[in-house]
Amino acid sequence: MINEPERKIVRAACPHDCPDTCAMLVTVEGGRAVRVAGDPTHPFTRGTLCTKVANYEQRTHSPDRLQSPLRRVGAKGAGEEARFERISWDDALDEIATRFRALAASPEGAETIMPYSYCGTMGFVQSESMDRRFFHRLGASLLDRTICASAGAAGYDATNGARIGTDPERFADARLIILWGTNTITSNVHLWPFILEAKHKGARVVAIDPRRTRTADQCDEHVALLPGTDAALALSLMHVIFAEGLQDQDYLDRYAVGADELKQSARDYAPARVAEICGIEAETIVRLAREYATTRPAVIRLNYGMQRHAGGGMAVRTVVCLPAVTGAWRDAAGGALLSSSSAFPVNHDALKRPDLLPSPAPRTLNMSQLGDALTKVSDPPVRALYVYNSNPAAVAPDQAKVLEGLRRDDLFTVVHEQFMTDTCDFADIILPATTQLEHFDLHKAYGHLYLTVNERAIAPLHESKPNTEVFRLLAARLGFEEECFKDSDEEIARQAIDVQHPALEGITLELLRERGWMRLNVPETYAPFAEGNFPMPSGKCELRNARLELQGLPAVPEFIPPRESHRSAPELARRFPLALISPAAHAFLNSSFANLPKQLRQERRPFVEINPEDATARRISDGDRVRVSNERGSCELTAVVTTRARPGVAVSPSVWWNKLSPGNTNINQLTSQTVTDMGGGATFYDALVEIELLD
Ligand SMILES: Nc1nc2c(c(=O)[nH]1)N[C@H]1C(S)=C(S)[C@@H](COP(=O)(O)OP(=O)(O)OC[C@H]3O[C@@H](n4cnc5c(=O)[nH]c(N)nc54)[C@H](O)[C@@H]3O)O[C@H]1N2
Ligand SMILES: Nc1nc2c(c(=O)[nH]1)N[C@H]1C(S)=C(S)[C@@H](COP(=O)(O)OP(=O)(O)OC[C@H]3O[C@@H](n4cnc5c(=O)[nH]c(N)nc54)[C@H](O)[C@@H]3O)O[C@H]1N2
Ligand code: SF4
Ligand SMILES: [Mo]
Repeated sequence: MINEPERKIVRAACPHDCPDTCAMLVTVEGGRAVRVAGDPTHPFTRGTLCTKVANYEQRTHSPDRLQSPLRRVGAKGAGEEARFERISWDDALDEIATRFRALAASPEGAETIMPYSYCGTMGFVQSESMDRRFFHRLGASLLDRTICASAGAAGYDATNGARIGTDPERFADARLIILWGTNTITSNVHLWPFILEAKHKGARVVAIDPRRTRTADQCDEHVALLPGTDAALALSLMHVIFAEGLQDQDYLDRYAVGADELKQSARDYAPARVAEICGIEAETIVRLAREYATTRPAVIRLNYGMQRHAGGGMAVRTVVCLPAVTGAWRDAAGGALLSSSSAFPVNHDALKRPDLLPSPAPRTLNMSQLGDALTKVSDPPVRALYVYNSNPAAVAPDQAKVLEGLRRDDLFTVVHEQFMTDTCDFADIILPATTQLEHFDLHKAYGHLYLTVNERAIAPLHESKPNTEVFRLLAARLGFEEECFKDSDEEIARQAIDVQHPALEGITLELLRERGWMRLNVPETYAPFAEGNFPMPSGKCELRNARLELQGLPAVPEFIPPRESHRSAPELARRFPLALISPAAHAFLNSSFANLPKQLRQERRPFVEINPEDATARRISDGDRVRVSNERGSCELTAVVTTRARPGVAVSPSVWWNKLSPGNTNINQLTSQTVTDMGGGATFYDALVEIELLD
């Protein structure tokens, strides 16, 4: 790297919750980051960053960064007056330590303390190390981190054993690519060049998505099914495949269990019936089934869109049965990819130190039910909340309940943040956090196969501190004497990859720091399930998984309908007839970037897309102010009347900050705390609403 006294280029990793985990080059001049760029030599980043991160130095140096610890002086969640006063780090940490010590010593115990974090940063070090050690040792309630991907993870694992799938770099050689519940150009944009290359070589690309996304625009075909009906569609594809004898019987015989039962279950899903469930044409199902079964290599890129519904786990489990049925796994460019995360061997015990937990282990709270955790009578009640790497006041479902909980005067809330988010407005103590350019980390990825180092490019700005440092300081104040509370960030990174595993052979932290990133030690023509080898007790793809029965789920795939739909809740649907989905906005990353000038200009204003048919019936015209409501709450949006939303479906790209939205609330007023069939996941896209004209 260039290293002059005044100018240097530092290797970094994009920290955000995105499958691409880009390798970045940060130009630093006079202690200031002046430019970030994608590493041109990285095979997946290929020299570009997305529109969110391309001006990351401006996020880091934003005048809106939190600068010092703050203590609340006004009411919780109150308006714009100066409600916080500056305090020193010592005062802030002393106050937190005093509160935590008192709660831990009280008869109710440390379970009254609830940590709340997600993936504001995804590095091993700043996301899941010292924080876990600290809360484990403290005996705080455990947190089930379900807000994004746990249903899909459980569903994928129920079929294939672990989140291992097709190498995204092989997509270029596929002949059929199905983008199923993923808006690639928005949320996985570095995969797109590989898809384009395949397209140039003659591949057909099909999008399966209730919304005509910018990705669907670029595909050869768009199947606009009703939300939450993917398992029915997948079973119907299998219905046709089995009925016409198009399955790869040899693959099934050798490498799968339960093929006959699956075939039996699929009999119930004739295209004519499923066409009605999904709101599509039967002919489309038959044609797609034949094409999928007879084209090689055929790959399915799923993402998390389809699993934010009551039956989300089963949806993913069912879709990923397809490549076993047709033997698509035989090709390196065939199969399926939801996440590559299990390909990375990680020493979780060393990172998080579960051995520090008291016995019996504390209770576990589900982060997708934060509203209930803070408002319902529980034993013991939650009396302190420590939020970091997350913005629950904006992103958590059933927002009215979440805000009611956060407003509690008897709740002691700490928020460690980079910006004055909606959640900060409810804090008792706010702590300023470093951004990725100001701390060290090591990243795995969930959309490719590279480990990436993030070197610290500049010193922490203002008084900000990394997550690890704050937990080290709190551990010291609470008298935690275990050596692990003294580990440096670099030591933590080394511990994370301290695993004897072929995929890590030849990979060390030193080499990583020298090169910036390294591909896992897997073959270039990585085809993990070409010859079975499913990481399952049976060693096979489990089309029948008896362990699901213990959870009260069918062992063999069946369609589990959304909780809120015309078919499953006709009474509710009469009052709230539109299915609302609120997928990832192009210029935001969840609620990150949703306060920055460039990204706000790009997204313009919070809006909801509705189909002209549904708009006319409500006398709504394009550009009108509307209220979207259901039994849980309501929010104000601008109507965009467009065929991008299919009839019966409303689409509101997310996640806007409440305080930057009209009426000071966002789309999560409408979403529910109901969790998915598997994995206890959030059901953001399973919500019926009505839309009415305002004024
Ligand atoms: N620009 C941008 N990028 C992001 C994010 C962001 O907010 N903005 N978020 C990041 C995060 S945290 C994640 S988890 C990923 C999310 O990335 P994805 O999983 O790709 O994103 P979603 O936006 O949740 O949903 C993807 C698509 O699924 C569609 N969809 C919704 N319901 C259904 C359904 O029932 N069936 C089917 N087939 N499709 C459905 C939506 O319309 C959407 O186009 O992206 C990451 N990248
Ligand atoms: N309606 C609706 N709601 C959704 C979704 C949706 O599609 N629709 N998507 C859901 C999904 S997929 C997800 S993953 C969740 C995501 O929800 P969150 O994990 O809460 O993600 P963000 O909104 O990006 O908030 C992350 C926060 O962490 C902060 N941060 C970043 N780095 C650091 C750090 O190093 N230290 C500390 N202390 N803080 C840091 C950022 O400033 C940011 O405010 O939202 C969910 N909510
Ligand atoms: S958000 Fe995703 S695409 Fe954008 S720079 Fe980060 S890793 Fe790359
Ligand atoms: Mo997510």
